Amino acid sequence: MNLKNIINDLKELSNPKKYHNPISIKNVNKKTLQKMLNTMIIIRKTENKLAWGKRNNLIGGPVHLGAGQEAIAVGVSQNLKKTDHVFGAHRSHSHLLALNPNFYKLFAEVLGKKTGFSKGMGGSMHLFDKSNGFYGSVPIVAGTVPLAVGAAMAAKMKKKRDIGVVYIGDGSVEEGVVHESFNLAKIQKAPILFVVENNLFASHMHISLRQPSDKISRFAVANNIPFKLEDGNNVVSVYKSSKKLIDSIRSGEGPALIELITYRWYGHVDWRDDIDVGVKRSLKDVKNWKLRDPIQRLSKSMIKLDIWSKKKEEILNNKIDKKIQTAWKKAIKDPYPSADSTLKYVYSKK
Ligand SMILES: Cc1ncc(C[n+]2csc(CCOP(=O)(O)OP(=O)(O)O)c2C)c(N)n1
Ligand SMILES: [Mg+2]
Repeated sequence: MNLKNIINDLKELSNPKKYHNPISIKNVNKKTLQKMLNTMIIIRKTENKLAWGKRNNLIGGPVHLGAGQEAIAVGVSQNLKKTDHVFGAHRSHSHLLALNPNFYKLFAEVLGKKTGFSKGMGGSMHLFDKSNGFYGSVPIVAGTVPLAVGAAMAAKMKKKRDIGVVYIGDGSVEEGVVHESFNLAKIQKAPILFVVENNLFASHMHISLRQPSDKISRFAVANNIPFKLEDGNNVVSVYKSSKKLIDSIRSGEGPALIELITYRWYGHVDWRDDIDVGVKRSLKDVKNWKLRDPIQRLSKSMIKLDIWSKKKEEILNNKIDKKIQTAWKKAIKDPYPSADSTLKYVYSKK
């Protein structure tokens, strides 16, 4: 990668040839590790199934896939409660599935079926699951950031220990509202965690063509917001660092930010992995980033400590594959919403 135009503040974290080794899983209990592995595998397989559906023209709208980035939502969500308010954007399947791994409802939504998360009226980019704390994703980059600050402020005014969480990309800081939201959150001590998924790309453009530094947490420094910078493909680092920040937010310390370095395995939108080639992304980079696979790194560490095995993983993979097949077939057969229901959900009735 040519980083001539930019300060490479991320150093090794942005180098796809680094961080291929198994991760340290010290001081994390076996149950939590297995749960995180299981959820990451579910998310990966769901994304791959959606890629297959798109490739075979079975899905109507655009689908932004997050395969490769699973460790972020999974590590953060381990520390969340159903009463927290979580917001996403255009690439949010993992954000929702990490709170509620119901891939059947996601398939139904993406296929436009009445049984989907948003009654089939939202598609891949308008997901909603209030009972599990997911207050919505929208395609407008940074659109949910002020909403999340508002939700966090509401929790504070109600004197609850709930927090707001918003997932943003490296591209989102090119929107002014993000900076207004950082500033307001800090001044008001809003209980919110900003989770930056820095995958080095916004649509088809590498960060070096868009910003003077590749480190997004510089904006936390600018707003005096505490932050952590981590390898986003290490689920244990994500889990532990977000826990510390979330504990401090819940105890009334105000906002925090976590920046997680990752990479998406597919191109910006839909199923191809070579769609960004010719801009800055090369298939060689993609190949190297796949060696920083968050699932394999956790699984290898668990096998090393004898709390997991290749055989167990094979059984788990087969089990999830079968469930995904069944869920897809069911969602395909589900009905579409009726035409007369289209206006029914435009305004919320309290
Ligand atoms: C306000 C706005 N501007 C532009 C777009 C077009 N757009 C969709 S996704 C995207 C890139 C977002 O990049 P990033 O925030 O890094 O998220 P990633 O796609 O990498 O997950 C852009 C520019 C949009 N949806 N909304
Ligand atoms: Mg990005």
